[in-house]
Amino acid sequence: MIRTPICDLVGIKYPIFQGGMAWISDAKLAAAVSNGGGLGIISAMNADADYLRGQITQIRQLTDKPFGVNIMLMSPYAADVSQVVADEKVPIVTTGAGNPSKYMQTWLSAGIIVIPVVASVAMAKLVTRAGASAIIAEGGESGGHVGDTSTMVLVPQVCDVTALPVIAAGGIGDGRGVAAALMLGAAGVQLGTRFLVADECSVHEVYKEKIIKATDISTTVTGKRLGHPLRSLKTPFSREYQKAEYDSTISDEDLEAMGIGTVRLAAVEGNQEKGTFLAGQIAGMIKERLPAAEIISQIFEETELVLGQAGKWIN
Ligand code: TUI
Repeated sequence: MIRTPICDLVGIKYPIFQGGMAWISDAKLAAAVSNGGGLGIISAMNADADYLRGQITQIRQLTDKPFGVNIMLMSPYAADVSQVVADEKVPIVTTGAGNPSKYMQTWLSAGIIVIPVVASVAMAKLVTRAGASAIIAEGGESGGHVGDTSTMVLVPQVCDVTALPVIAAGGIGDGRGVAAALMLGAAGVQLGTRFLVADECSVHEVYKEKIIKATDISTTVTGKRLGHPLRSLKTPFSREYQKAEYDSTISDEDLEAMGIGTVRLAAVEGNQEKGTFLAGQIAGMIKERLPAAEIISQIFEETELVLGQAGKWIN
């Protein structure tokens, strides 16, 4: 049995979070993860307050276990959904793609456990001072909005500047990855890409197939020119977009317009021509489709096995 301070902090059996993935992490997937002993997280993505209220109502019908909501701070509705989580007394909030400071007091007053995602040591220090309860250190291997620093490099450096429990994210897909994260000083892990192929995940079938077929070199990063790099599967569209990024005759506005709506097109419609299939580098290792609860129990069985052998080179 693996128990860490994260299990006690959020009230879960296994120290594993399911990442808040835009257009993917809904109440159904999050409830399956929470019922499986991890922390399921609903993505508030770019949706409005009514959408999030509906999802919270739904997850409360599907599980009595703790769950979280991820707030994407770049969303035009970030302020609205920040109020919804406080009103609804959501037990755990994770944040991404920005600095959560201005919402911290509202959330802490509502008794919410706040766990920001950071991609740098500087942001880890800032959120520690601002009253976070734990920190998710997300390396550049992850899918979606990424920083430059890899998980291997980021996690120990974040652990060195905070006394809070650290959750490692990015590039983790099985028990070996969890064991490695724990050795870097993490008290838990967050996985996104692995849960994308969970049976309870409603993402389009084409998306799941693309993850299963992916190899170690199947992802790429677009959006650097506009300052919000995104990791996704290589597709004809990602190549076309990259070409446009290097084309100085195309304006930033046109480039921005090219990307709008493409994450939804991939997740909801499985559109291979125009969709952006956000995925982490670990996609290449994901070959099996299972219920979320089995993904979790299998991962921790393997983690125990690997950690049990951790002393094998010590003489
Ligand atoms: O947020 C994510 N992953 C995401 S968000 C997203 S939606 C999107 N759509 C189009 C363009 C951009 C995003 C898809 N995937 N992960 C958490 C994360 N947070 N990764 C990196 C960060 C981060 C970055 C900067 C956290 C804090 C931060 O602070 C910068 C500052 O100084 O404000």
